[in-house]
Amino acid sequence: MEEKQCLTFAQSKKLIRKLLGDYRYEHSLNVAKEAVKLARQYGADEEKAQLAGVLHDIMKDTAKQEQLQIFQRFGIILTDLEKSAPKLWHAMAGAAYLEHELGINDAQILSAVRYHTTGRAEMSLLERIVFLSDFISADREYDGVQRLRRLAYENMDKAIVEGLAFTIGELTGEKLPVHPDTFAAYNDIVMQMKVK
Ligand code: DGI
Ligand code: FE
Ligand code: FE
Repeated sequence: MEEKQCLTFAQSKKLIRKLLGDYRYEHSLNVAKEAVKLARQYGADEEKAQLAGVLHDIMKDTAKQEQLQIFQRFGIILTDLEKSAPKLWHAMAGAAYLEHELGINDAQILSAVRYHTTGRAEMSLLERIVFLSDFISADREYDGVQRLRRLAYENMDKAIVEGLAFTIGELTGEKLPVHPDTFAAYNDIVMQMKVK
C-alpha cells in the first residue's frame, strides 16, 4: 500500500504549537531545521527529516498520567526499567500517538520518533539524523556542543557515539538506569568503527 504521511509540515507545526510549551516548541522547530540540513548533507529525504524533527517531542509536555494512558490504550507494555525512567516515555508515547491518534503510517518517521532518546542498534539514516539533530539543535548549550556540531557534518556516527557516551556518562554519574537500547546503540557504532 502507498505510504501516506497524513500531515504536512505546516499542519505539524500547528499541532505541536498546541501540545507544547514555548521552549519545547522552539526546540522542535530547531530540531526540524537541523534535521533538514543533516538530511541534505547525508542524502536522506529532507521532507521526512523535517517532519520527524518537528514531531519528535510531541508528547514531551504531556502529563505523565496521560502518557501512561496512551501506553494502556494501545497495549504498550513497559519494562521495569522503562517504568522507572519517565524521561523515556515521551519518545514511546509520541510514536504511538502519531500512529494511532494521528494516523501517520510512515514507519520511518514513527521509528525516528520512537528511538530519538535512546537510539538503538542498527539505526536507520533517518533515525540517526533525528537523534543527532536533537543533540546539536540551535538551542543546545552544553560544553562541547560547538565541536559536536562540527563533527556531525564530518562524521555522523562519530558524533552520535560522542553523544551516547556523554548521555551514558551523565546517567551513570547520577546512578540512573541506562536503557538497553542506549547501550546497544553505543556498542553497535563503536564496534563498527573498530572494524573499519
Ligand atoms: O526530549 P529532549 O530533552 O529534547 O531530549 P531526549 O529525548 O534525548 O531526552 C533526554 C533525557 O532522556 C535526558 O534527561 C536523559 C534521558 N535519557 C536518555 N537516555 C536514557 C535516559 N534516561 C535513562 N534513564 N536511560 C537512558 O538510557
Ligand atoms: Fe525528546
Ligand atoms: Fe528533543
